[in-house]
Parts: sequence; structure tokens; C-alpha cells
Amino acid sequence: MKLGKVLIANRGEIAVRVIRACRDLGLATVAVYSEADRAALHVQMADEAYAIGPPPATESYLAIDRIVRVAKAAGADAVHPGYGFLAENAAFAEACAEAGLIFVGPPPAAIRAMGDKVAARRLARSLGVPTVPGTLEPVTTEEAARAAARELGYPVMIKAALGGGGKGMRLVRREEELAAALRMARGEAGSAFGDPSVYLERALEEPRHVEVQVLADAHGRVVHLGERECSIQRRHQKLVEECPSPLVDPATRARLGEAAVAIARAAGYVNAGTVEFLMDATGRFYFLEMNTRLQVEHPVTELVTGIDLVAAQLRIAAGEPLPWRQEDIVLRGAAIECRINAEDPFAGWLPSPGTIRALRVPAGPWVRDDSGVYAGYTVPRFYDTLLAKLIVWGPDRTAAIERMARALGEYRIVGVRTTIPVLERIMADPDFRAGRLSTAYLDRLLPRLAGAPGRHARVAAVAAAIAAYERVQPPPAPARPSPWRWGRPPWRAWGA
Ligand code: MV4
Repeated sequence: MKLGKVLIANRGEIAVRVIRACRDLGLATVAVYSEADRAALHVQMADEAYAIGPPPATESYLAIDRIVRVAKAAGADAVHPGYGFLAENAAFAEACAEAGLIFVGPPPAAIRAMGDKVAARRLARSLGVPTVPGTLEPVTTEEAARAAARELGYPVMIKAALGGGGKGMRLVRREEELAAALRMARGEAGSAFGDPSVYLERALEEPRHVEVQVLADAHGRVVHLGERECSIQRRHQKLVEECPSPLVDPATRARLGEAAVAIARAAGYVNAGTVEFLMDATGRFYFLEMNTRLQVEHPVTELVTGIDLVAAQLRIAAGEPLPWRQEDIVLRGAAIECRINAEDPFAGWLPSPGTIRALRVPAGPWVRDDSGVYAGYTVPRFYDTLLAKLIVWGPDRTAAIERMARALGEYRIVGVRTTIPVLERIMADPDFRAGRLSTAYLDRLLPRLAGAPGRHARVAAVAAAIAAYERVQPPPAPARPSPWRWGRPPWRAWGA
């Protein structure tokens, strides 16, 4: 291994994940942290840690010059960006290279090429990869948008040319809505990405989101690691991801994989990347965009392929050749990830920062908890709300779902509200179990969720009263085991 010391330009669970991979490979680690993250887990786990600025990310985790300066001063020879923050910032990758640091990610040119979604669509088309029907150039005027939308047929999507992940996206059902939507989309794109350019696509009805993991080394070898199903999203935030997709057959997987590899190759891609597709109800797929980073949901691919993606990223960055040919990549069983966010799904999904007073983390066979928190830790309000990811593996999808339900049932987080109740509800849902997934899935499920927490609060109050009483007056030992101790704990029940 050519690398010796790696700076992790991130925080939370992904910083911890990268530190673990570094330690597995014998690499020293350098953490950076904002003033809000002095007590964060990644700071405690790294070999060294340096403060880089005040809590707002623009002054800390997004401050390219400060991070590069710390990396040099600490004697790091590489920088891992994690996801989010600077992970898809070509200027950061360039600043690392100029400072003599290895950026553990793709070449800046590949980041730029894929950051332009219109250019990426043209590239896919030139390779014969299906794209959603749409414009091959940005549209600026109302007249051009009207003409394009008429040709494509309504409904259409207006998307930011430099967007992605649904930011700056507008669905337009009728021509009357087009002009206003175009103005809004251009305004949003301008303020979010510094470029108001937008393009049009025909909108697919209730599509599914399927993405293919690729690995490319610096010697021209590119392999894919199968697909992930990511259709369970709320406002473009994924809640549940799985590998493989229950709706992709081996022949489609091979075609998806070949398309993803062709795009990565043509973009001169190196390192780990993800090629996103939309799939319609008939199983046809369309290239959407390429994410030039490690993704939050990478662990499901790891559990099904047996490949440590972060270790692979570090080896690729060190110049090592990939040790696998495509036929060496075998998918085994099924994996599911649930994102555990400090949000209150019963109060409009409001962020729920605060101190974690008690924490019990699930474990056991084939259960993995990728977490950035600990008991006593205070979740700051400055960053995204992801606390941990719970990932399980099973020999098949049903077994993985059962195991996830079991593991979620073990999770206890006291002090902050979390998304766990919704995740439990999804695991119990017949539609989810049958693989009836689309982007509309949560819209159907969530309305049925209302009302439950009030009942929980009353159950909790009764339990607390009994516990307080029993501390003063310990109950006699029962003659036989109490039936209340068996089966599913009643506070986990849903409905009336
Ligand atoms: C679409 C679409 C329908 N038609 N494009 C959302 C995330 C971004 N990467 C692309 N997205 C979509 N693009 C066309 N032409 C519907 C979505 C979409 C979506 C896609 C995957 C998963 C969840 C979604 C939720 C809303 C919209």
C-alpha cells in the first residue's frame, strides 16, 4: 500500500466508516472537525484530529483551503471526501492534487463531466444507453420550453443542468403551468448551483430508482457490482435501500451493468461511482445521472458482493489494479439498509437534535450498524440528521426483511426522535414485502401512519408509573413466567 496517512474531510457515520477501512489497511487517520463537533465520534476514533472552523459547513467542512492546509500540516498523503460536502467538488479534487495530496475519488475532469447532467445525457446517448426522452441542450426561453414540451408530450420534468438528486426539479402537467415552473426552476438552479440552466425530460409516471455501483482502476479496468433499489424516498431523501433490486432479473442486471460500465469508461472514470437509472413499470431502464462519489447506501452492495468499497477506493487511489474481472463479482443473498435519522416523522419530519440519553444498538448475526453517535452524544443542529445506518444481510430478501424487523425492534434511542417507527412500519408492509415499490410508495404509506404516537405516550406514562411504584415496592417473584414478557412488546404494536 502506497498510502500512509489519510485525512477524512467529513463527519458523522461516513467519517467513522472511512477511519475503519483505513485502520483495516494499516493507514493512519486524520479527522477534521467544526466547533460543533469537538466531541464527535469521528474525532475520538481518528489517530489525530484538528479543528477547522465554526459550526456552519461553509466555514468548516466546505472550506477547501483550511482542509488542504491541515492535510499538509499533518503529513497526510491522501484525502477521502466521504459523501456530501466536498465529495463532488472538482475544485477540491484539483486543490488536493496541486498540494501534492491524493484525492480518494475520481479525476476532476470526470467530476465536471458528470456534474453537467445535459452533457452526461448526451454521452449516454452516444453510447447507445437509453435516456429519458428530453432535450439535449439547456432551454432558456419560454418559447423553446413550450416547443420542447409539446414534442415530448406532457407531463414533463424541468431539471437543473447542474442539479441532481432532485434539487431544482419541477413536474409540469399542463402547458399553462410551464412558464411559471420554468421561472421557478431557473431561479432555484441559479441560487443552488450558480447556473440557471435547465433542461426538459418527459416525466415517467411512478418510476423506480435503480442505481449501479461501479469500480474503475487507474489501469483501465472497470467492473460493476450489481444494482441497488432506492425507490423508498421522501423528498429525495432515501429511507430504505436494498441490494439486489427485487425487480431486476439477471438479464436486465447484465444490461444495466454493461450500460453503467460503458458510461464510466467513456467518462474516463476512476474510483467508486454510481450510475443512476429510472425504471418504468415495464422494466425498461433509462440513464439519469452518474454520482461521482461513494454513496450513503454503499454497505448493501458490500454485504452482497463481499467487497469493501472504501478499501477498494483507497487501493485504487494508491494506484493498485482491481483484482477482479466482471465474472469474479458474484451477488449472494440480499441486503437492506435503513437510515436512522434524528427526525420526528410524527411532527412533520422536523429535525430532532439533542442529547442521546440512552442507546441500545442491535447486533447479532449479519447485522451491521454504521453509526456516528454514542450514548451521551449531543446531535448538533448544523448538519444533516443521519445518525446511523442499520444494514442486514439474509440468504434471500424475505429473510433480510425479517432480520431487519428484528434488528429495528432491538434499537433504543432515548433523547432524540428518530425515523425508526416508520422503518418498522415499512418492514411490516405487505406492499414492501411483495416488492411493490415505486417513487409513490411512501405517499401511499405515510398517511396511514398518523395518530400512533399519542397512544405510545400514554403507554409510556403508564409504564413509567408502574416502574416508579415498583422501585418503592418491588413486586413478588411470579409463580410462573408472566405472559406479558413473551412475544412482540406491546409498545411496538401499530394501529388501534
Ligand atoms: C424523474 C422522474 C420522472 N420522470 N425524471 C428524482 C431524483 C432525481 N435524481 C430524479 N428524480 C426523478 N426524475 C423523469 N423524467 C421522477 C423522479 C423522482 C424520483 C425518482 C426516483 C426516486 C424517487 C423519486 C421521487 C420523486 C421524483
